[in-house]
Amino acid sequence: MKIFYSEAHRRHHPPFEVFDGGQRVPYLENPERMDKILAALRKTDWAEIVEPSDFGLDPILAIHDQGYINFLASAWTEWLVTAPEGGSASDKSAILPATFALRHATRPRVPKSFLGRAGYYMMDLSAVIVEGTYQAALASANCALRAASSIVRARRPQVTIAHSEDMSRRSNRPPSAFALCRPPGHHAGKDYCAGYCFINNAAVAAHWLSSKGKVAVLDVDYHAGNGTQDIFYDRADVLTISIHADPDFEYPHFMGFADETGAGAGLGFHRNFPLPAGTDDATYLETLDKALELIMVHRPSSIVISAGMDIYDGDPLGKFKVTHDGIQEIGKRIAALNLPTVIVMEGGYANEELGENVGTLLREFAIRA
Ligand code: SP5
Ligand code: ZN
Repeated sequence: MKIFYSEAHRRHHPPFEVFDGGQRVPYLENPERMDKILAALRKTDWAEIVEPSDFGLDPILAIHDQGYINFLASAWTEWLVTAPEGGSASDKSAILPATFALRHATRPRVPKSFLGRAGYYMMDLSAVIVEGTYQAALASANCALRAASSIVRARRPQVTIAHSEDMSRRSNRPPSAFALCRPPGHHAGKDYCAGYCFINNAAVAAHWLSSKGKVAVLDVDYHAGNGTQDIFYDRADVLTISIHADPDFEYPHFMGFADETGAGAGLGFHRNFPLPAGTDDATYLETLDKALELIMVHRPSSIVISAGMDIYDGDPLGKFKVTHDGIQEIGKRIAALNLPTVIVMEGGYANEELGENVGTLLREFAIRA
């Protein structure tokens, strides 16, 4: 199975984030996450790690606002000349605004000043921008795009001589690929960054795939995929489904409720499955089955999985109790849809178990018959 991965993520390593209550903590979405995943994948006999090619800005601008992407591109140089000076609590090491956009401005407009635009385009204090963030986010999107193109391009293995039953069966499996994305993407909306996410990698891949046929995006990250919801909310050709912690108690707080089901032509083509804290394997899998049924009804040509491993019991941000076996079963059931699949890395912060969890999920696609 091809794993698309770029070392460029290392340029994105914010020194801290700010939790509720104003507490500065080490950035949980750290480069070590990739090292743990790579180490686990390199131990398998099926993972082939590949550097992505550059798809340029067009597939990104197809779903993100130009002004927002311009902001990401020039943020660091602008910050260096506008960052607040002095005081022990003030430093230039990371971009964080202290003022955020009003929901109902008298005359809504993009602010002129850099700090105004930062507050406008940033939703929270965990999408921290540093010098290399934009380059890392572009490389991350390229991983998703390359994975998407690989499942379309990939011809089923030509079996010239069917040596065995096993080989001919293998030739029928639909293609799948893993985009080992960092930074993650599913909280990034059309014109904002949020929750460690800057460019919505899964959405970029799903939109790219949507020119070839209907698509479904299934988000199994612990947090609601608000960015993906935002981007496809009025579209019927891309079904989006998110299973996550109830926003009544969990980040992102403002989206991900069960009664949000799409708008206009997209009405009925978004679904949220909010779940309580403490959700275990049984409850999770029961909900997953409902989501998979909706996907089958949609009859997509391909699916994109936003794979967050923060559903894992013991994740420092998550409050679910999904086990290693649960993750294996999630992989099995999604793979059983038998559809061309792009799996995109989202969250997951229990670094010591992260590699094994990702490997277990992917293995079901790598070995499917
Ligand atoms: C991609 C992804 O998983 N993003 C998640 C971003 C969550 N950021 C919100 C952090 C809220 C902090 N709550 C503190 C709980 C610590 N026990
Ligand atoms: Zn998450």
